[in-house]
Amino acid sequence: MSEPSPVTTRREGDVALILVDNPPVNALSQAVRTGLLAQVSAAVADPSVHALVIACEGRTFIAGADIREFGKPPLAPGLNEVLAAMEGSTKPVVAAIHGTALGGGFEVALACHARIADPKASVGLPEVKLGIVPGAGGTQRAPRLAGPVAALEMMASGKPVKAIEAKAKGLLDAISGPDLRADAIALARELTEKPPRRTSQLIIPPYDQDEFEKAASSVLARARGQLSPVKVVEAVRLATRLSFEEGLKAERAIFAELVGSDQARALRYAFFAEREVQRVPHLHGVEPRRVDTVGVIGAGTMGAGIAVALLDAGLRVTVVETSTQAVGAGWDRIAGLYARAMKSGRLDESGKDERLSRLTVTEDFGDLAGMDLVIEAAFEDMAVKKDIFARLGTTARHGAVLATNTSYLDVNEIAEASGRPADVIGLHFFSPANIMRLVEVVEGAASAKEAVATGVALAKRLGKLPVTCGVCDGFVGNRILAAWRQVTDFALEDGALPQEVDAALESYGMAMGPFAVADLAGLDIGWARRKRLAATRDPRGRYGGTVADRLCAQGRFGQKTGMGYYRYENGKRQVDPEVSDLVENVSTELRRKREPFDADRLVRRVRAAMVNEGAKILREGIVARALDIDMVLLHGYGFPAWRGGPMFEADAIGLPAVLADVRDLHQAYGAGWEPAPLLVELAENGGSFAAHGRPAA
Ligand code: 3H9
Repeated sequence: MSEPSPVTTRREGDVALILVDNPPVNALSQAVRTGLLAQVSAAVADPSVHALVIACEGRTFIAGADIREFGKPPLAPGLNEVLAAMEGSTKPVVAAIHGTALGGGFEVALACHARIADPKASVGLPEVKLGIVPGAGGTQRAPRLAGPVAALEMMASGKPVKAIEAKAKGLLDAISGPDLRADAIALARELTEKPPRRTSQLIIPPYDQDEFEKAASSVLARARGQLSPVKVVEAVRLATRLSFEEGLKAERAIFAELVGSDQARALRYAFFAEREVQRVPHLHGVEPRRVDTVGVIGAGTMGAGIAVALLDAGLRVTVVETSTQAVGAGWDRIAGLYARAMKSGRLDESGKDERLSRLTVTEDFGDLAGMDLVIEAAFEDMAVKKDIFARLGTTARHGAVLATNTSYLDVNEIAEASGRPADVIGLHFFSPANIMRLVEVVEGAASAKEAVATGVALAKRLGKLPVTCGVCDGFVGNRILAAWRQVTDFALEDGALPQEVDAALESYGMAMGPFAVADLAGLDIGWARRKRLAATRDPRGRYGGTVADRLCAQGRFGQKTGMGYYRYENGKRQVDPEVSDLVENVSTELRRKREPFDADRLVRRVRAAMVNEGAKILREGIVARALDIDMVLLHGYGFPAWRGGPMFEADAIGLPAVLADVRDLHQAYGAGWEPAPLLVELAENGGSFAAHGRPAA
């Protein structure tokens, strides 16, 4: 017996209400496309039907093509065929949108003769994030409704827009009242009086050519190696020049070229990995503890950001500081973050007041006694943290989860100090904590599974991306960062200049080069750390910190002092010849021969260092899967999503080639840079990181 179709028609008098029901997100699988084509054709052929409404069951309108079908041979009918039947209908066809109409889903709506949406709905063309362009007329129809500039911005950013804004742009015709379907049916009936308004037959509305060129240049400047935004510009430009039919043909060609590309493959991997990373195999079925109230210890930059993230998610928050003055400063810092959110229009006065009404900032450590979970965000010093956890061990209520936000310190040692290590986990937020999505949830040797699951659940509730890992120095992200940053520090001593290294890695696709990032974060923190660790450093190993030390000794702490690896004028970084001299002097002093800079070699070395460290992390069981590492790098360290992540990219390049690069590193830098045994093993046996640790299919 054949499966029932996910598309059905319900008659509402003379209107055919065509319903898509394909949970969870009504993706346009082959069955949905077939069903839509059949139901639309039947309704058009039925003389008793005067109008059609396309609507969806479940939580959302159609969220796009079924991404799982990409990269496989195309299955008929294609979406364009379905949309041509819909748009060609002589009877009005209306899209009734709730939830999110995305990608192919919004293209379905664009091919209807009118679009009405629930006020809470949003619409978007996010294909660019999957390394493709809209492939069912979106690049040609959206500019005909919204004009090329607005359409370009929407497609190049991939960000959905709220219904009200979409209506203002001309992408929607109406916003519904409480009963979307009833309003859609009424609208469809109204339209029977007029000839169908086919988007494909509209002419591009008048627009400012200079504004378009400016928007296009800005998209190209931000693309940094990613192909899909560049192709979006090309497709929209074609929409302004070609007929709809020719434009559609050109769009198909671009779509076909991109959908099979390495970048699209990497972005599809990133899409699914982002979801899989949150399903931690060994926590399957473990119930998290209930969390309504959260304590935060410390209201510095990190503590304040964490408090804001918690308040934004609707939790009650008690922040503890050590003096009346610090309590005042902490409150001001949190209120300041909200003031900024209001200034940028992300929050209104009542939203701010409601959030602050759930906040207490106090000097009284005893106020943490009733909290369900406490996050320590105090000074990064083991003695300070142990003291706090010893006090928490006796103060916090039975069953409360106790989390440290340490970036490097040993969570097991901190946990022991509490006297109740089963309750202790790490919750490593990234700065600014109210914005950055990544949270490393650190599982200590004695952490109870429920405590870890609680950390994962809390991070999800904050809208963050939790990646679960074990204890090691720097956990996943900072440990890998430390490895590849050494490569870039050594590069300075061996002939490169900061701007050359940054330019090489920015063209590789990183959001920002490492020296520009260091200037932004402040060089003094690393300096203090290097001084603290100086006594324990292996004198035989290569140091690499001399340039940074010299900059700090001159008070060049980065952007906050107007100088670091660069000089800053009006917030813009400028190459500073004094730094070039300093770098060259350091090479002379260390007796290192300066070689001409080779950008390609630097990139290969950086990637090799990341992958080698990642392989060690995997073998040590710090994370269970290579995708955990990739998600950390993508969401916390500005690694280009269109490369999938270092471990995915290593598999794609081929592990023998990456191993050769690691051997080059070893030869250049000596002890400590040996190839990781797991990398050697996989490279020699034809294995892959993706398959490592997974049961054979
Ligand atoms: C496109 O449309 C191309 C066209 O222009 C041209 C065609 C010719 N396909 O995210 P969630 C799964 S490209 C398959 O956790 P939420 C997802 O993996 C597409 N599966 O829920 C997850 O599965 P699991 C353009 C999909 O409520 C489950 O659904 N569209 C798809 O947090 C729930 O997802 C997009 O890029 C899909 N399209 O967020 C939209 N979408 O439970 C992509 C989701 O096994 N989707 N799944 O892990 C989203 O942005 C979010 O899923 C959405 C819901 C906002 C809709």
